[in-house]
Amino acid sequence: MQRALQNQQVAVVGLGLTGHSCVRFLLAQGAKVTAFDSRSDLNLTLPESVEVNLGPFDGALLSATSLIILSPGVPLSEPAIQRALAAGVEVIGDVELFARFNHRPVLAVTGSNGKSTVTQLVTAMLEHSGIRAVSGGNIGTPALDLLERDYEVAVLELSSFQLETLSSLSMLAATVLNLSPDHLDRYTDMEAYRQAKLRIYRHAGLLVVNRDDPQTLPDADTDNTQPQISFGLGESTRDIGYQSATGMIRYQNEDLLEFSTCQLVGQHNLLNIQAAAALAFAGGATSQGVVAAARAFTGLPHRCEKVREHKGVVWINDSKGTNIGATEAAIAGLRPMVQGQLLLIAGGDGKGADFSLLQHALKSVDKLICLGKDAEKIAVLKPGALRVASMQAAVAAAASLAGDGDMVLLSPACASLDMFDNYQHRGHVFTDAVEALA
Ligand code: UMA
Ligand code: ADP
Repeated sequence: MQRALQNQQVAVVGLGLTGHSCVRFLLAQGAKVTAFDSRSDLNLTLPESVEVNLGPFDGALLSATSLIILSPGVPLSEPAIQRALAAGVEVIGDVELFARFNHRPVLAVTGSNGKSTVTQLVTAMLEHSGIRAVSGGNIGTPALDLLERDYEVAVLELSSFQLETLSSLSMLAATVLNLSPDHLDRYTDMEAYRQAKLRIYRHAGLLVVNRDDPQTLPDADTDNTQPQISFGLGESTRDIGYQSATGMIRYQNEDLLEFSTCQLVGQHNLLNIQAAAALAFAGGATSQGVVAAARAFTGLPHRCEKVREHKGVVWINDSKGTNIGATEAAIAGLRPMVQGQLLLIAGGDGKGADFSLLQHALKSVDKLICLGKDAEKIAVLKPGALRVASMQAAVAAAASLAGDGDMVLLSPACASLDMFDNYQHRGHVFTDAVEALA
């Protein structure tokens, strides 16, 4: 591939984090790069040798290249890309390009929720076992940027978008953690989204599946006949599971770790730790390393993160709760820790979700405050729900309603892009508003 890229005309489509990493990598390989972004107002600082095309994608130009590297945010269904495909141009993603140059072991994680948590945990478990591990992919560091790093195992978080354009990545083990509706503005239906996720099992040496979520199992009529290990909320003598009587996570019929000694809470994290352990073992981790990392892990920012306690009210930032499944998990995980009322701040861009699926979880919520583009779709699910115009107004409303022993949870069940730059920005605006209460 290395020689094959030299002097080849390659198009990079989408000039965000991924596109920039592709441009850097391709130039280093001696390719001739043409870059495309459909936004015409981008301020770019790309090397002069890169020809840049901003505005609506030029199908004729794209069809004249020999290879297109497509960013995950640009759908394959984009007409200019379809035209290039019809003209015989190869279209791949950045992770496929990574696969063609990477020669070191890979563990891979997908699922609707918990990907970043598990990716980070697996990396920590390997490191605690004395293995040099790096993480990348959808978690934030583009996969190609890992190639220049010194690692023994790469742990990749892969989104359904990235999996659509990935075909040849060999993995020691891969997991689909769970499946719940997401990105239904991009997929025709849930099954199309699931099929994109299941692509992760191709070329994986071991499939780590969720036995409580049959949608994570490969279809019977596929050729995914690799060995499997399952995780779940109940016990398993063969695989990995939880013994409620003792509070033990058990791996292949032996005690591994008492869940209450971990700082992560909630059933979803009980599953995340099991999945991470199964992957880490496949990557060569030791039991001691797995246990030490699981106990030390405090969770990632913007995921059920405690902001502060003020006047007896606990404020939690779960801005990364960007779909219904994540918000359900946050409510289920946190409700048992609340003595008083649970107040939920939700709303944003629902990405085509059917919010009636959230109704059941909202029964565990005492007060609902909604904001953003799809605020109304959520507010109608709970009598007395408030509608507000900004995050500051949401925090002010919650502060006026909450008292001693209550918890206020920001878990939007929606993407942030209607009001914020990204979920981190939304989380920071929330945190700033909460800090300002003092
Ligand atoms: N663009 C176009 N035309 C389009 C769509 C986008 O030109 O039709 C351009 C935009 O103008 C922008 C660029 O593409 O300039 C953005 O590219 P991108 O959307 O592929 O995003 P990146 O900045 O490359 O970031 C991507 C992932 N984003 C998406 O998949 C949307 C990041 O995941 C990931 O961290 C990064 O690659 C590194 O691998 C973020 C994400 O939201 C966290 N992921 C989704 C999720 O987790 O739900 C899948
Ligand atoms: P992802 O990378 O898939 O978005 P994260 O680890 O960033 O997942 O977690 C995002 C949110 O999803 C968390 O704040 C939490 O509310 C929820 N979550 C985490 N793990 C799970 C899980 N296993 N099942 C359901 N929801 C989860």
